[in-house]
Amino acid sequence: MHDGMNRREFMGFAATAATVVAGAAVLGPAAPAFAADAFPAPALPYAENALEPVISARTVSFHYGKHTAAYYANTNKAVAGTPMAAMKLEEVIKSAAGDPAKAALFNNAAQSWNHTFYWAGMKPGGGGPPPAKVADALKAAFGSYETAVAQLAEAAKTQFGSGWAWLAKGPDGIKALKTGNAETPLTQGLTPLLTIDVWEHAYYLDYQNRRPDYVAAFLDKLVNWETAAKLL
Ligand code: MN3
Repeated sequence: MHDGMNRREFMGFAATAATVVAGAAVLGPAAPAFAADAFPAPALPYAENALEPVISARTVSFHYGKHTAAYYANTNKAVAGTPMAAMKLEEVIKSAAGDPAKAALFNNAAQSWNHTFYWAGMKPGGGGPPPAKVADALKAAFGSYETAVAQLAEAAKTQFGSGWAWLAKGPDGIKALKTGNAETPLTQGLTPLLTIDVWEHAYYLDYQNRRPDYVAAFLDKLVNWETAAKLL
């Protein structure tokens, strides 16, 4: 555990990692930080400045401390006192998907899940080729690791406006796809393996309009393939 992460935060992250492993829930059984919060925001799995110089501490400070926090806060507010407070976050997302009356809840719950998954998909000193388990799976689905990464990068670069690029596993194998706004492969019956946030708030302070540079840096220097390996 690094300096600056207290025991409660570490235990929260450990529980999160364990449930990501299970592939069933991003939020674990750890005791909520506040009893009123059905979905406490998991701690960032590294220090705010740990992704520098690829992603600045300033970007992470806003992106985790403000954006991610707000999505969780809005979700908690929406489910408080309802049966949804007892659901898993994935269940809230799936139950709200496609219901115009629950659009705000869907957006905030899905963005909460998407962001926690995004943070777990990076690590200081990450990037580059994946471990054999992931490399083999990507080779089986795309022909090569290089093709898989190229298709993921293309999805990230061509998502028009705000959204996400993904590697996700389904009945037909692993594929690269993009989603707009808060949309997630979870509602398509797919299991996300990796995501890149391509909302401008993810990269604009560091890369301005150069989204392709952010995407390339994410893949070369930050991607945490262990998260994908645990979900295969
Ligand atoms: Mn974001």
